[in-house]
Amino acid sequence: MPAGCETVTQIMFFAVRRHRLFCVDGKRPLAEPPLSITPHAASALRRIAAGGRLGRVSAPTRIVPRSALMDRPPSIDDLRRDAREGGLAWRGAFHPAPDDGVPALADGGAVATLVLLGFVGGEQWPAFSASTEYADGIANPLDRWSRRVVAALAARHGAAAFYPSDGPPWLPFQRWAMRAEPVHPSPLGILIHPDHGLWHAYRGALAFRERLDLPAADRRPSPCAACRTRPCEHTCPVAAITRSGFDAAACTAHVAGAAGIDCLQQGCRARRACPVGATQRYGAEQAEFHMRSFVRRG
Ligand code: B12
Ligand code: SF4
Ligand code: SF4
Repeated sequence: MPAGCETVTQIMFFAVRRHRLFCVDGKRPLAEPPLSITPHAASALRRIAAGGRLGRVSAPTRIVPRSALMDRPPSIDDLRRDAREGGLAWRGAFHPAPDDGVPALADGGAVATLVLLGFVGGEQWPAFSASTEYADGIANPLDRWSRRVVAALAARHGAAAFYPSDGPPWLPFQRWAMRAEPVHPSPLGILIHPDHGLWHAYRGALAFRERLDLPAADRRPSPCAACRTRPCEHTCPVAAITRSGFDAAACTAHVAGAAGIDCLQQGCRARRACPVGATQRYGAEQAEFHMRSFVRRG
């Protein structure tokens, strides 16, 4: 077992950061540069983990041989591919302006490109639900999984990482999302996308000091503008979706009680009433996972 790591889990949650190998907490380097992880070393680590105390170990994020580690900014295609392989969807990117609320880099430098990553529909659910975090019984599995996967992508591509769960104060992920892709405020408070409807979320952001070349912005209008019947506004059994905002207390009280079993197990009834992106609705397992964690936090 590498010096500095105490458990098998820690070995598996490593990250290559600019040619260094770290434990999951990112604080203790296991080896000094110029060490890099070769496929052979990666397979040795997997073998150690397989014989370790943990019965179940998730596949580590793909390990890149040193020759492939990037000394140049990545292309958008590189980022899309690596995000997909890590279990995340590309959620757009933009060049931040000073009033976008993007924090500075650790050395005070400005972020020139921000790339958003997340979930769309049920597509990324299998990657997360097969992970160690999903099954380990420790709090906040999705946030912990997101941090591991996004941190590995950031390390590989020389970016800093931000997370929607950083806070409070919260980072303005929804505002960033409106800059990065065609999402718009919906009556539910969450953003609506013309393809994914209300069935999407953000899991992290990669912050680059370089100005990456980005595809032309996708600027489609809000589906809510053309929605005449607006079923999301009158489907909630406790009228938690109001013109003045979302009544989180009324919602969680209902969902936590016997009458709220439908919302708890199938997902928010008002959200399900929206016709946009209906094929992207979460499956029962994913819907219940999100509702349970919302009730715990709400
Ligand atoms: C705190 C929080 C909550 C709180 C309070 C939410 C609230 N409505 O006030 C609670 C626990 C209740 C909650 C619940 C839920 N949340 Co929540 N939540 C957050 C969190 C962590 C911070 C939000 C915040 O205060 N940001 C601070 C401000 C400064 O950031 P902002 O980008 O500027 O965001 C605000 C503006 O966009 C503003 N806004 C909205 N419309 C408009 C329009 C204009 C013109 C302008 C200028 C601003 C504006 O509202 C946002 C505040 O919520 C975010 C993650 C994040 N970091 O953003 C998730 C987040 C907003 N939540 C999310 C989700 C999915 C939910 C739930 C559906 C949970 C579930 N079951 O899956 C529920 C339902 C909430 C609802 N119907 O509104 C997603 C939304 C994804 C999306 N499609 O937009 C986020 C982005 C998390 C994620 N990982 O993706 N949430
Ligand atoms: S039901 Fe209509 S108004 Fe409500 S979120 Fe969907 S498109 Fe928008
Ligand atoms: S989860 Fe249920 S109670 Fe909460 S807003 Fe949606 S429909 Fe209303």
